[in-house]
Amino acid sequence: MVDYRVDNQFAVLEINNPPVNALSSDVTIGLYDGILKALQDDSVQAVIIIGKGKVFCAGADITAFSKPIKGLGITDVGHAIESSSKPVISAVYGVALGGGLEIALFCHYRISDKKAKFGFPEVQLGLLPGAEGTIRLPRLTGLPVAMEIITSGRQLGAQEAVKYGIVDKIVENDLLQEAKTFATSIIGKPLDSLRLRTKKVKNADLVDKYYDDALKEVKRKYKGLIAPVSCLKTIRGSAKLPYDAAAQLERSLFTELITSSQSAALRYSFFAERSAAKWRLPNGASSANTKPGTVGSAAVIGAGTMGSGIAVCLLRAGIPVTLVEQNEKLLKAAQTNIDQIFRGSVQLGKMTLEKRQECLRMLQGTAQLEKVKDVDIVIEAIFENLKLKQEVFAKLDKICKPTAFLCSNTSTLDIDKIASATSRPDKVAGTHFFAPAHIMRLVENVYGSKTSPETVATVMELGRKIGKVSVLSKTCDGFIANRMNKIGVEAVYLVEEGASPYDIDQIMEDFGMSMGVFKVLDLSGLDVGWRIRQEQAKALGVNLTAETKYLNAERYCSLPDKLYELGRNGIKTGRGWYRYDPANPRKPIPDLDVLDIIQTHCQNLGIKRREITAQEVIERCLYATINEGFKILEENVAEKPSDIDVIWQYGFAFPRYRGGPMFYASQVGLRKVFERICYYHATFPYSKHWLPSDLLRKLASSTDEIPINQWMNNWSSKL
Ligand code: 3H9
Repeated sequence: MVDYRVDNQFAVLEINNPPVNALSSDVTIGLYDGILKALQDDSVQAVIIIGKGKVFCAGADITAFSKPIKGLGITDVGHAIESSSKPVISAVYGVALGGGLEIALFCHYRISDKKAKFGFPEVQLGLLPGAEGTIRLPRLTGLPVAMEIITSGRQLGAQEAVKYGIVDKIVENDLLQEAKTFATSIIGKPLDSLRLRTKKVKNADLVDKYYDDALKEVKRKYKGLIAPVSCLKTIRGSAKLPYDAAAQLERSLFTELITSSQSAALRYSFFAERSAAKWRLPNGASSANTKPGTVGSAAVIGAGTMGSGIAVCLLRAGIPVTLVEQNEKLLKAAQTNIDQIFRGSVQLGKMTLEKRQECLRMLQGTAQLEKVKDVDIVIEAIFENLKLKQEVFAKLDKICKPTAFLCSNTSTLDIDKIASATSRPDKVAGTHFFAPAHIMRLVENVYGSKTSPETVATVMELGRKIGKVSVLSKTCDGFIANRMNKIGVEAVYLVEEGASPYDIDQIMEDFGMSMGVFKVLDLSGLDVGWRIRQEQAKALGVNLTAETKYLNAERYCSLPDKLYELGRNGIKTGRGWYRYDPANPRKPIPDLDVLDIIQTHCQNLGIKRREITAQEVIERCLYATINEGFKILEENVAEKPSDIDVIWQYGFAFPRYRGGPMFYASQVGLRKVFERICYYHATFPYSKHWLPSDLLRKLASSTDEIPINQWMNNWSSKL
């Protein structure tokens, strides 16, 4: 785990723990023993710590956090390094993160190559840098900078690290050779002033002011998260307390955090995201045994908001795009829209001017579908109508080269039905982007019964290439995301039963959702749902009225239709569930008129309103969703619960510190969730989504709570 060798007057300690040189107990033991050996060897004048492979060290081994701690800790190694009478130099390339940076800070010197990155990402795992990082960084950078770096978890480039004294020198050539040259220049120099423990924290007397300012910022930016606040407390300790007392405070807050449900959820989320890329189909094909096809060029059919956003994603990743619209006018509007997005990126410093020009050069607009004949992949993003899509796919099948992949951005329609319009159903898949496509990081890739493993591998890899988090779903009505989302349905029923839409939004926002459901409905427009409901009713031969209480043997609430019919179409009309001041159209204002409309609706239908608690709101909105999640698992629509949770985090802004609805269910306890679902099923027999899932029933019947990584027989997560 740590290779030790002596090379002339240098002891080289090479961390060798692929893939990221995490500090497992074998690594800490190896480092500790290496330092002792080097001290005992009279031929050694200096010690160099370096990483093997692509990185220096990505920090503590996250997989070990849920197991009992054994062996030496990072601080034990750190103290041995710091107190060494021979200079210790860390040589960093790739990353020095978390515990990796803490090890580097224990060293007397740090050099790096120019691409190296440094940071304390612990907050993103619900933790704080617990190996004296919060006490040592302020001694180097000063309090405000340390507060910002540690609470944000952001990574610093080598230049910035030099600016703050984290790195002593950036080197150009072979890192180990440069480390030896550097070591030669410092051998014999006194080490005392280089031991951070001996340094004073600059402006320690101002710490309360820095703390108050940073706390305000942290509460605003990281609402609901406890780790950033704990980080600030220990950094304050670094200025107020003697070194060892500050270290003790850091240790005790670290222990609190590591046992918190937030950290458990965030660590789960870290692995869930990585695990989503590792897919497996029921026939055994998987990401491990399937090669993706080449995607060197793409076409996007339909240049509306979605199509334009998808084109932006492809262009940014260097994939030339042929954008197809019905006529020149619509094309021109789309091209202007796309350029606006690029200009915005340039203004924000996220894109260079040259890159914008390069992207625009790679974009070709056309009104002729034939122009897509040579592309490797087509993504259709036209109106959500099966017949229309089938017509387009039949044409594409004739025009495109036989090897081309044909994908649809549908958010609900059956991929098998779309594929049936072609002679190549094996090459047809869904690539469901979320709006706005150029911003939202999720792509829900969908396979049908005939989609080939190569096609799945290709869309999954394309998602990665364009910087998205890709999750795989089997085709079904609504796929994982839209099929599972019962929050809107239950929220409307709750309003009909007695809750105010404004209270519901507040309760869900307090839970951690970034935006309440009624605000979301106003944002996307009430016409969307109205149109879908009208289509459903038409297909059933039913005429919807204000009195409609059931549709297709399901409970129906006509309130949203009423609002739409009154011209309350959300933000676009200045009124929806909320009202909007034209001077500040993004700020929803509760509206008494809406409460009157609700009241009248209930009176007309003879509905007796009642008090509804926050607990009921959470249960009704989330447990209905969770129940559907279990049905999605039992039908193999999702391969594993963590895939569902990734979709919720990236598609619906579910708070990462709660893991996702499935992880949340595991924390509440499956028996309790199941009992409540059964209760709501008995209370609301006309809402099919309360029919309890068989898988949930089976898991909940176990006498012991079954951990989430054992819900599915064929899946076990790292946690
Ligand atoms: C800490 O240090 C606490 C201390 O302050 C105090 C303790 C007392 N451990 O992301 P990738 C795995 S907390 C175990 O796909 P990339 C990862 O799961 C730690 N495993 O690659 C994946 O496995 P698989 C603070 C880890 O090139 C594989 O490595 N540090 C760890 O896109 C490749 O990862 C962090 O939070 C780990 N620490 O990005 C750093 N890190 O192949 C977390 C990664 O089986 N890590 N793995 O799916 C990262 O940010 C990125 O992984 C990194 C590489 C930038 C390093």
